[in-house]
Amino acid sequence: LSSTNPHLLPHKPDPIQLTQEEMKRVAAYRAADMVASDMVVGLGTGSTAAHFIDRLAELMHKGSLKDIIGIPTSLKTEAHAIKAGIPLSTLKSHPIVDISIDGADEVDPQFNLVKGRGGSLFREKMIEGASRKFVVIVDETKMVACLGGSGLSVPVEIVPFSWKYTLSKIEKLFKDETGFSARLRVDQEKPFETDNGNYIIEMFFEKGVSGDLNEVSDRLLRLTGVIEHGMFLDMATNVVVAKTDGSVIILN
Ligand code: ABF
Repeated sequence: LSSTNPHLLPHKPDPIQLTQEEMKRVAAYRAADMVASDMVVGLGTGSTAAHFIDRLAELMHKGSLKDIIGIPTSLKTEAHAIKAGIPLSTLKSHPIVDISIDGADEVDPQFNLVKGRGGSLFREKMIEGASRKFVVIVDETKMVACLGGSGLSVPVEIVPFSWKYTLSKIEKLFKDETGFSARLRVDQEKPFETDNGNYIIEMFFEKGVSGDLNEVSDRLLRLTGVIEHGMFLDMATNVVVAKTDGSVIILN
Protein backbone atom coordinates (compact mmCIF):
# COMPACT_ATOMS: atom_id res chain seq x y z
CA LEU A 1 0.00 0.00 0.00
CA SER A 2 1.61 3.30 -1.00
CA SER A 3 2.16 5.86 1.74
CA THR A 4 -0.03 8.26 -0.20
CA ASN A 5 -2.96 5.94 0.25
CA PRO A 6 -5.56 8.25 1.82
CA HIS A 7 -6.63 5.41 4.08
CA LEU A 8 -3.17 5.44 5.63
CA LEU A 9 -2.59 9.19 5.97
CA PRO A 10 -3.27 10.48 9.51
CA HIS A 11 -6.71 12.06 9.39
CA LYS A 12 -6.28 15.80 9.85
CA PRO A 13 -9.35 17.17 11.56
CA ASP A 14 -11.15 19.78 9.44
CA PRO A 15 -10.22 23.27 10.67
CA ILE A 16 -13.09 24.54 12.82
CA GLN A 17 -15.08 27.44 11.45
CA LEU A 18 -16.80 29.48 14.14
CA THR A 19 -19.83 31.57 13.27
CA GLN A 20 -19.64 35.33 14.00
CA GLU A 21 -21.84 34.83 17.06
CA GLU A 22 -19.54 32.05 18.34
CA MET A 23 -16.48 34.28 17.79
CA LYS A 24 -18.17 37.08 19.74
CA ARG A 25 -18.76 34.69 22.62
CA VAL A 26 -15.15 33.43 22.55
CA ALA A 27 -13.82 37.01 22.71
CA ALA A 28 -16.27 37.91 25.48
CA TYR A 29 -15.37 34.87 27.60
CA ARG A 30 -11.65 35.56 27.21
CA ALA A 31 -12.16 39.16 28.34
CA ALA A 32 -14.03 37.95 31.43
CA ASP A 33 -10.75 36.34 32.56
CA MET A 34 -9.30 39.87 32.76
CA VAL A 35 -11.74 40.81 35.56
CA ALA A 36 -10.69 40.29 39.20
CA SER A 37 -12.77 40.27 42.42
CA ASP A 38 -13.61 43.67 43.96
CA MET A 39 -13.45 45.37 40.55
CA VAL A 40 -15.81 48.10 39.33
CA VAL A 41 -16.64 46.95 35.78
CA GLY A 42 -18.04 49.03 32.93
CA LEU A 43 -20.62 46.87 31.16
CA GLY A 44 -20.84 47.52 27.40
CA THR A 45 -23.82 47.40 25.07
CA GLY A 46 -24.40 45.17 22.05
CA SER A 47 -24.37 41.44 21.40
CA THR A 48 -20.68 40.84 22.13
CA ALA A 49 -20.92 42.70 25.44
CA ALA A 50 -24.06 40.69 26.24
CA HIS A 51 -21.99 37.49 26.09
CA PHE A 52 -19.48 39.13 28.45
CA ILE A 53 -22.23 40.03 30.93
CA ASP A 54 -23.52 36.45 30.90
CA ARG A 55 -19.99 35.07 31.50
CA LEU A 56 -19.31 37.62 34.26
CA ALA A 57 -22.51 36.60 36.03
CA GLU A 58 -21.59 32.91 35.62
CA LEU A 59 -18.18 33.46 37.21
CA MET A 60 -19.79 35.41 40.06
CA HIS A 61 -22.40 32.76 40.72
CA LYS A 62 -19.67 30.07 40.62
CA GLY A 63 -17.79 32.04 43.28
CA SER A 64 -14.78 32.60 41.00
CA LEU A 65 -15.40 36.36 41.13
CA LYS A 66 -16.57 38.18 44.27
CA ASP A 67 -17.81 41.70 45.07
CA ILE A 68 -18.08 42.90 41.47
CA ILE A 69 -19.90 46.19 40.84
CA GLY A 70 -21.21 46.82 37.31
CA ILE A 71 -21.65 50.24 35.67
CA PRO A 72 -24.08 49.79 32.76
CA THR A 73 -23.58 51.78 29.53
CA SER A 74 -27.27 51.70 28.54
CA LEU A 75 -30.73 51.01 29.93
CA LYS A 76 -30.75 47.80 27.86
CA THR A 77 -27.51 46.65 29.50
CA GLU A 78 -28.84 47.69 32.91
CA ALA A 79 -31.89 45.45 32.44
CA HIS A 80 -29.71 42.56 31.23
CA ALA A 81 -27.28 42.93 34.17
CA ILE A 82 -30.11 43.10 36.72
CA LYS A 83 -31.59 39.90 35.27
CA ALA A 84 -28.12 38.30 35.42
CA GLY A 85 -27.83 39.27 39.11
CA ILE A 86 -24.88 41.64 38.79
CA PRO A 87 -24.92 44.39 41.47
CA LEU A 88 -24.98 47.79 39.73
CA SER A 89 -23.92 51.32 40.58
CA THR A 90 -23.19 54.63 38.85
CA LEU A 91 -20.19 56.79 38.02
CA LYS A 92 -21.42 59.18 40.72
CA SER A 93 -20.76 56.56 43.40
CA HIS A 94 -17.81 54.97 41.59
CA PRO A 95 -16.05 57.66 39.53
CA ILE A 96 -13.10 55.37 38.80
CA VAL A 97 -13.90 52.25 36.81
CA ASP A 98 -11.27 49.48 37.01
CA ILE A 99 -12.10 47.89 33.65
CA SER A 100 -14.71 48.38 30.94
CA ILE A 101 -15.49 45.69 28.39
CA ASP A 102 -17.41 46.56 25.22
CA GLY A 103 -17.82 45.69 21.57
CA ALA A 104 -17.19 47.88 18.53
CA ASP A 105 -18.12 48.13 14.88
CA GLU A 106 -14.63 48.84 13.58
CA VAL A 107 -11.14 48.69 15.16
CA ASP A 108 -8.05 50.08 13.40
CA PRO A 109 -4.39 49.19 14.18
CA GLN A 110 -4.10 52.19 16.52
CA PHE A 111 -7.17 50.93 18.45
CA ASN A 112 -9.28 53.80 17.17
CA LEU A 113 -12.88 52.60 17.12
CA VAL A 114 -16.19 53.24 15.48
CA LYS A 115 -18.97 52.50 17.96
CA GLY A 116 -22.54 53.49 18.65
CA ARG A 117 -24.56 51.35 16.23
CA GLY A 118 -27.00 50.74 19.04
CA GLY A 119 -27.32 54.42 19.97
CA SER A 120 -25.54 54.09 23.35
CA LEU A 121 -22.36 55.89 22.32
CA PHE A 122 -22.66 58.74 24.85
CA ARG A 123 -22.87 56.64 28.00
CA GLU A 124 -20.34 54.16 26.58
CA LYS A 125 -17.84 56.95 25.88
CA MET A 126 -18.34 58.52 29.34
CA ILE A 127 -17.96 55.24 31.26
CA GLU A 128 -15.17 53.85 29.09
CA GLY A 129 -13.42 57.22 29.29
CA ALA A 130 -13.51 56.93 33.12
CA SER A 131 -11.92 53.46 33.02
CA ARG A 132 -8.36 52.49 33.92
CA LYS A 133 -8.61 49.73 31.30
CA PHE A 134 -10.95 49.71 28.32
CA VAL A 135 -11.00 46.29 26.67
CA VAL A 136 -12.66 45.98 23.27
CA ILE A 137 -14.05 42.55 22.40
CA VAL A 138 -14.58 41.74 18.74
CA ASP A 139 -14.73 38.99 16.18
CA GLU A 140 -12.10 39.31 13.47
CA THR A 141 -14.54 40.86 10.96
CA LYS A 142 -14.40 44.12 12.96
CA MET A 143 -10.64 44.61 12.45
CA VAL A 144 -9.92 47.14 9.66
CA ALA A 145 -6.75 48.67 8.17
CA CYS A 146 -8.24 52.15 8.62
CA LEU A 147 -11.59 53.30 9.93
CA GLY A 148 -14.09 53.64 7.15
CA GLY A 149 -11.86 52.15 4.48
CA SER A 150 -14.96 51.33 2.49
CA GLY A 151 -16.89 54.41 3.57
CA LEU A 152 -16.94 55.70 7.12
CA SER A 153 -20.31 55.76 8.86
CA VAL A 154 -20.33 57.58 12.21
CA PRO A 155 -23.34 58.01 14.53
CA VAL A 156 -23.62 61.42 16.23
CA GLU A 157 -25.84 62.17 19.23
CA ILE A 158 -27.51 65.59 18.93
CA VAL A 159 -30.05 67.58 20.96
CA PRO A 160 -33.62 67.34 19.54
CA PHE A 161 -34.09 71.13 19.74
CA SER A 162 -33.66 72.53 16.18
CA TRP A 163 -32.15 69.25 15.01
CA LYS A 164 -32.65 70.16 11.32
CA TYR A 165 -30.52 73.26 11.87
CA THR A 166 -27.84 71.12 13.53
CA LEU A 167 -28.02 68.66 10.62
CA SER A 168 -27.53 71.50 8.14
CA LYS A 169 -24.52 72.76 10.13
CA ILE A 170 -22.97 69.25 10.03
CA GLU A 171 -23.57 69.01 6.26
CA LYS A 172 -21.91 72.40 5.77
CA LEU A 173 -18.98 71.46 8.01
CA PHE A 174 -18.06 68.45 5.86
CA LYS A 175 -19.27 69.62 2.45
CA ASP A 176 -15.73 69.29 1.00
CA GLU A 177 -15.44 65.60 1.99
CA THR A 178 -16.05 63.35 -1.05
CA GLY A 179 -19.53 61.88 -1.01
CA PHE A 180 -20.40 63.18 2.46
CA SER A 181 -24.01 62.84 3.61
CA ALA A 182 -25.83 62.95 6.93
CA ARG A 183 -29.30 61.83 7.88
CA LEU A 184 -31.47 61.48 10.97
CA ARG A 185 -31.79 57.91 12.26
CA VAL A 186 -35.48 57.04 12.52
CA ASP A 187 -37.18 54.29 14.49
CA GLN A 188 -40.76 53.33 13.56
CA GLU A 189 -41.34 56.55 11.57
CA LYS A 190 -40.12 58.78 14.41
CA PRO A 191 -36.59 60.00 15.26
CA PHE A 192 -34.56 57.35 17.12
CA GLU A 193 -34.30 58.46 20.76
CA THR A 194 -31.27 57.61 22.90
CA ASP A 195 -31.41 56.77 26.64
CA ASN A 196 -30.67 60.45 27.16
CA GLY A 197 -33.70 61.60 25.13
CA ASN A 198 -31.53 62.84 22.25
CA TYR A 199 -31.51 62.05 18.54
CA ILE A 200 -28.91 60.19 16.44
CA ILE A 201 -27.63 61.53 13.12
CA GLU A 202 -25.67 59.12 10.91
CA MET A 203 -22.76 60.79 9.09
CA PHE A 204 -21.43 59.00 6.00
CA PHE A 205 -18.03 59.71 4.40
CA GLU A 206 -18.19 57.75 1.14
CA LYS A 207 -14.40 57.76 0.70
CA GLY A 208 -13.52 57.81 4.38
CA VAL A 209 -12.12 60.96 6.00
CA SER A 210 -9.43 62.88 4.10
CA GLY A 211 -7.94 64.55 7.19
CA ASP A 212 -7.08 63.55 10.74
CA LEU A 213 -9.93 61.91 12.67
CA ASN A 214 -9.11 64.00 15.75
CA GLU A 215 -9.59 67.14 13.69
CA VAL A 216 -12.97 65.86 12.45
CA SER A 217 -13.90 65.14 16.06
CA ASP A 218 -12.85 68.60 17.28
CA ARG A 219 -14.76 70.40 14.54
CA LEU A 220 -17.86 68.32 15.11
CA LEU A 221 -17.89 68.71 18.90
CA ARG A 222 -17.62 72.49 18.60
CA LEU A 223 -21.02 72.61 16.90
CA THR A 224 -23.76 73.75 19.27
CA GLY A 225 -26.32 70.95 19.47
CA VAL A 226 -23.84 68.13 18.99
CA ILE A 227 -23.45 66.02 22.15
CA GLU A 228 -20.98 63.26 21.13
CA HIS A 229 -20.01 60.97 18.24
CA GLY A 230 -19.12 57.32 17.69
CA MET A 231 -15.40 57.68 16.95
CA PHE A 232 -13.60 56.47 20.08
CA LEU A 233 -10.09 57.79 19.42
CA ASP A 234 -7.10 56.74 21.53
CA MET A 235 -9.34 55.29 24.27
CA ALA A 236 -9.09 51.49 24.08
CA THR A 237 -6.20 49.94 26.03
CA ASN A 238 -6.64 46.33 24.87
CA VAL A 239 -8.41 44.52 22.05
CA VAL A 240 -9.47 40.87 22.28
CA VAL A 241 -9.96 39.43 18.78
CA ALA A 242 -11.59 36.03 18.23
CA LYS A 243 -10.86 34.33 14.90
CA THR A 244 -12.86 31.84 12.86
CA ASP A 245 -10.50 28.99 13.80
CA GLY A 246 -11.38 29.53 17.47
CA SER A 247 -8.08 31.19 18.38
CA VAL A 248 -8.01 34.46 20.34
CA ILE A 249 -5.48 37.27 20.03
CA ILE A 250 -5.05 39.88 22.77
CA LEU A 251 -3.63 43.16 21.45
CA ASN A 252 -2.21 45.56 24.06
C1 ABF B 1 -21.99 48.70 21.15
O1 ABF B 1 -22.43 47.60 20.36
C2 ABF B 1 -21.76 49.78 20.17
O2 ABF B 1 -20.92 50.79 20.61
C3 ABF B 1 -21.19 49.03 19.01
O3 ABF B 1 -21.40 49.77 17.85
C4 ABF B 1 -22.01 47.77 19.02
C5 ABF B 1 -21.28 46.52 18.63
O4 ABF B 1 -22.31 45.56 18.52
P1 ABF B 1 -22.03 44.01 18.48
O5 ABF B 1 -21.16 43.68 19.65
O6 ABF B 1 -23.40 43.45 18.59
O7 ABF B 1 -21.36 43.72 17.17
O8 ABF B 1 -20.78 48.36 21.76
